Amino acid sequence: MAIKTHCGFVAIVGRANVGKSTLFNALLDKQLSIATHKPQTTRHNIRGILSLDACQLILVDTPGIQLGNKRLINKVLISNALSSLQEVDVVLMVAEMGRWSNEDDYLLKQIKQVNRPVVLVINKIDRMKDKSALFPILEDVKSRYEFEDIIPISALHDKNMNTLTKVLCSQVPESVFLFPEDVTWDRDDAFVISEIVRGAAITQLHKELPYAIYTEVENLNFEEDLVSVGVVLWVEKDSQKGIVIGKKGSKLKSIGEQARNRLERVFGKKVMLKTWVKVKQNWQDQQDIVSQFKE
Ligand SMILES: Nc1nc2c(ncn2[C@@H]2O[C@H](COP(=O)(O)OP(=O)(O)OP(=O)(O)O)[C@@H](O)[C@H]2O)c(=O)[nH]1
Ligand SMILES: [Mg+2]
Repeated sequence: MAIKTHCGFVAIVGRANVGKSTLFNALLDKQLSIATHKPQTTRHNIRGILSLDACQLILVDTPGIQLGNKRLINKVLISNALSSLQEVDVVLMVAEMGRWSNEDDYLLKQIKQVNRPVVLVINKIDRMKDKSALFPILEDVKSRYEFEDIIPISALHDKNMNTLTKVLCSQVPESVFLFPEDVTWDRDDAFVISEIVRGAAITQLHKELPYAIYTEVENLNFEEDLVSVGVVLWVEKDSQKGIVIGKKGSKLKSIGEQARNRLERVFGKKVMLKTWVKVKQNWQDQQDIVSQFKE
């Protein structure tokens, strides 16, 4: 008798900074989606494919829900995250240990409307010193919705990943695999490069500046053992341009170095990376630009 296989789409949703991208990467065992300590790092819905013996999960990492930000880009990010709910078989809601907020309430209200099985994970349990503190937290979240399952995890420390994978596989429908087993994600190289450079900029810049940046790849060229590529870091104001470049170009240089190291690991080749900083006034409110983030 043939083995029954399961396959389906799982949206990873949650408020900003709860650890969705870290979880996505941990489940896939790869650093595909940039994860940083700043909220609203993720802008696109990013799909990664996890193929196991009898189960294939197509995981969708989504932008974090953040309320109270009136800029157009924030509307697009929220709409990206919520639209993913309509397109998946299972919703994986990520909450943070001991910190349920009105943004979690808002998201749960949206999730309730789509009528899909919902698995809840409580992330960052490594921060908990006293394990008994978990019980009241579990009781509290249990009363909020009939989740299919509630699993405490630490995405950063790979805790309970196998349990979570098993639960997700039990929730997706019986189906043949939708992707070849050797495919891990559906983005092209230019996207990977632009995200790695943006990730390096976010980690090296302070305050609000990371949100003012988007990256664009120019002249990507693959040779036998060399990748050469140019990346423009767009900012909103001249003053921001100076900060990103830094004293005598020092900041841009260290952003470039961090990104190049990561790119060389990803591609397994030498990388020649050129970077520029340019200004596009108020791009976060410009329809033609932020609509690029709609996948
Ligand atoms: N202590 C601890 N920190 C974690 C854990 N998971 C994620 N983090 C940290 O939380 C921060 C946010 O992680 P991300 O994965 O970027 O969060 P996100 O939900 O994707 O954020 P947005 O894309 O901005 O919505 C990073 O500094 C992570 O290292 C965890 O299990 N434990
Ligand atoms: Mg993210």
